[in-house]
Amino acid sequence: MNKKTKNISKFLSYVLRHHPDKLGIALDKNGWTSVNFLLEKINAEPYSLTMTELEEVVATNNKKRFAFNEDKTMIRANQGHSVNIDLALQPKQPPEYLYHGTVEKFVKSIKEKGLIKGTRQHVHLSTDKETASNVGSRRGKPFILTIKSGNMNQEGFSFYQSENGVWLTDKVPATFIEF
Ligand code: HQG
Repeated sequence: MNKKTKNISKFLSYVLRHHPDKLGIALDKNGWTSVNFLLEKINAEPYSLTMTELEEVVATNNKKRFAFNEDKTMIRANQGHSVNIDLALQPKQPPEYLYHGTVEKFVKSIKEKGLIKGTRQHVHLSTDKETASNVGSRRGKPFILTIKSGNMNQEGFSFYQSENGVWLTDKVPATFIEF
């Protein structure tokens, strides 16, 4: 991603996950919004964005954060929402272990409360330690937790996988976490 596409990605994450109202757009119940209307609204701001640039952002985004519908009339964020939408994902059997990257200062509280989703709609988990490490390093020195997702699933906890491969669940009780 070059600097402009990175900035666009950050802005789109902000409006499509957290604050559609700030741009004056609305998300439908599954998180989709009209591409034409989105472009119109962005271009009414002191920004410019063409359909070609938007297509480039969606295609080249390093974490595939956004998806178009089939005819590219609608767009949504694949995960990470704090607004109340339903991604309409089917529960899926997770691998035996998943990983969560956090930082040391949260560990005491996670030992007490487990992983909680906070303002987002799900707890986000990664399939590999490297990705989890990148997630944790957004906040400082990464601390990687191993999640016994297979056991959790057997005990009735549902897991979902977003279109960009991130595993989502409602919460992770501390008993299923290896510190
Ligand atoms: C922590 C990014 C104290 C949790 C990433 C995390 C991800 C607790 C923070 C996606 C806690 C929440 C989500 C507890 C959890 N006590 N702290 N009981 N339970 N926490 O940003 O997973 O790049 O909402 O460890 O790559 O960091 O934006 O979640 O540190 O996929 O596409 O509370 O966002 O994706 O932080 O990140 P977040 P996250 P993008």
